[in-house]
Amino acid sequence: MKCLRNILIIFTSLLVFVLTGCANTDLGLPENNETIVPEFPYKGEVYYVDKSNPDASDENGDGSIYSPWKTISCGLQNIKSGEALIVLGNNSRDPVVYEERIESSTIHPLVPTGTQDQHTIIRAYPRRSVKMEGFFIRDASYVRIEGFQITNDLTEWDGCGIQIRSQYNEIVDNYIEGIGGQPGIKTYTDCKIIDNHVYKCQYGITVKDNCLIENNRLERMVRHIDGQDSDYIRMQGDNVIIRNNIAFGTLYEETADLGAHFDFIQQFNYEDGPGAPVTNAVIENNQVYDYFGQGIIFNDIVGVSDNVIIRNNIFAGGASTVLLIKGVSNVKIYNNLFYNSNYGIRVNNGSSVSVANNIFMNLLLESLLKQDGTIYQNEGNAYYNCARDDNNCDEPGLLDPVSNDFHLRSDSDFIDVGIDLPGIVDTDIEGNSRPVGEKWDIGPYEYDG
Ligand SMILES: [Ca+2]
Ligand SMILES: [Ca+2]
Repeated sequence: MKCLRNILIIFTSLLVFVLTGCANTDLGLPENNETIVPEFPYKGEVYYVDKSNPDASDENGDGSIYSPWKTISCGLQNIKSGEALIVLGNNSRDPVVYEERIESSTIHPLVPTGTQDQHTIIRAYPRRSVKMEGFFIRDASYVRIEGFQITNDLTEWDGCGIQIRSQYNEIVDNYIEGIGGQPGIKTYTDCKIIDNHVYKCQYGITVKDNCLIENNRLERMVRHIDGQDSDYIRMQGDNVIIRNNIAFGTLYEETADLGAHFDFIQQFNYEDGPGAPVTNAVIENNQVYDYFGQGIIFNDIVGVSDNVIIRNNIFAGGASTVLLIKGVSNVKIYNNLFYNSNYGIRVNNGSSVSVANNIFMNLLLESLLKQDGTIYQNEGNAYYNCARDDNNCDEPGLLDPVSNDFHLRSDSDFIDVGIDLPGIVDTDIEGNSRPVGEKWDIGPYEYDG
């Protein structure tokens, strides 16, 4: 549906106001209107799209909650920088379906750039009650996309759930399902990707420099397209933070068995550029299950990476090497759990690593394998591998590892036996302060009684 130009909207809105004003009240409200206007904490104006409202109209609406637009694209065409467009769903179990995919670029601008002071906001309300076909936004920065359900059956390079090729954008609290061949969420630089749930997509989240990936739920990735890979997260560049995410539920027969090298995080080369090393990355407090390739795989194809911190993560249920470090200098690997895999850490291609306070448990092959590189610190680690490492099979005091509960019991061997890591590991996977008691515990959890 084609939306009319602003000037025509203004003209017709005035006409509607006059007509409804005559028919109803001084406010121009429909009779028996029970709509309650939600309050949003935005500085800019707030406008509405509500296709369920029988009075909604792209031709005659003014974007108020009483006279909303009918389509998201019309709403976007009418809002200005730093304003908010609320797309209304409902309170029922089934979302309201908007058969729209939003594409915006310099040639066909639809989404206005926000400002450092106030993002342009595109928000589904109530959260996840609006289902649509996704966003592909170029040349619009300071945009926040929040609360949508997204699915589509596109498989081409531009077919992500949400793709933003510009800066300072926020992707928050969206549910994205069934994206084939592409990530659920893909951004370039300077982004925040928080509280999203990505389900049954070929890739979860892909980012470049200065991005934060926090508190997302990456569930059951699926390799939809023949001959391609599949991963939870792909990253490269400088200053990427990946924290507090949970990745789980992926099935061997839906990924690795189909030829995907399925990893939690893969460093990669962006498809439209030469790629870049990873520098100044922090990967912390993640729970990673059900991967069949690497937990994290770095390579030096694009140059030597540097300064990576990997701390307080749970890597459980892999089938290869948990950390494959190739061509990365100064990697700090502290207080992680490596559980049920083949290798723990492999140090390769001139890498240098510091390894402390980690638990290596139930690994079939070496826990810490130096091939071509330097291990400049190796302290406070514990090895419980029946197949190797002196056949240490004693039960070390995890709460219920078979059910993936890796909290420490009060009698755990891991309490107060770590080395001191002030300023580098000051909290545990749940954000609790370290140390509790005399010393740092080892593994991702600090026992607090
Ligand atoms: Ca992969
Ligand atoms: Ca302690």
